[in-house]
Amino acid sequence: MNKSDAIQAVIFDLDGVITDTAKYHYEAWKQLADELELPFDWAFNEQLKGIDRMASLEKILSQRPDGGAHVSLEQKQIWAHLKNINYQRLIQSVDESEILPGILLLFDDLKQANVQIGLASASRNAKTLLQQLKVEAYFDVIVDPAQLANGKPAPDIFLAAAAGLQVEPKYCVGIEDAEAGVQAIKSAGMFAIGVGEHDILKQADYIVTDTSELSLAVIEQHWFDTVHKFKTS
Ligand code: B16
Ligand code: MG
Repeated sequence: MNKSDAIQAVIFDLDGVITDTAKYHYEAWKQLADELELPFDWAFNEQLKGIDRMASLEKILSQRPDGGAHVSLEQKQIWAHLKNINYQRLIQSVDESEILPGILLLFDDLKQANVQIGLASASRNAKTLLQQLKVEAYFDVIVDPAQLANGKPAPDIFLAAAAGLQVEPKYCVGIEDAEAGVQAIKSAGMFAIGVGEHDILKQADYIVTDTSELSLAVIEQHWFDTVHKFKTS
């Protein structure tokens, strides 16, 4: 492979890619939705993946008869805080045993190949989780979502990671489990890998059903095929 075709950075989502915290987000929102007597199930939760806390709350409140229009900002902040208390209680015991299959090997292979590693998670609990999983040291950049104007599906978080790594977006690969996240990677001009269901992640350049199918060799092969196809078409 020509050096100019080589991947220079891989930028990871956290929830649903490095660890399966999507189930804890679900439980924490479910507790709040039950208290507010609003419907909430796994299908609804799918829409919240990759979406920040306040935007997620607003989607849940949109099911009220008033569509959430009469809820004050102060009340929303209280409910968002309550969800976060539920969530932080649920993730308290997360440790390295909850790293998804294949991820540690992929981190090691990327380090070995001098490919930089970034984190583009919408979660304000991301750093705590990386510490609990004992993987924080692998990351060359961790974007703070609180500093960004626009959340996923806007490209901001992936562009901020690339800028922090000083790598052009076209040499970056993004890995996501959420539809909004795949959209963000594509809008950033990066190669997108989706982890999950084809129907949901169809905008991705390459899709795996779970993280055990991810390896540097497989990613490089699909990256090269896509770059090569683009160059020869
Ligand atoms: P927090 P990701 C996202 O993380 C989750 O997918 C999403 O469900 C959650 O609402 C969001 O983080 C904010 O999380 O409330 O902890 O700040 O998938 O971008 O790693
Ligand atoms: Mg995710």
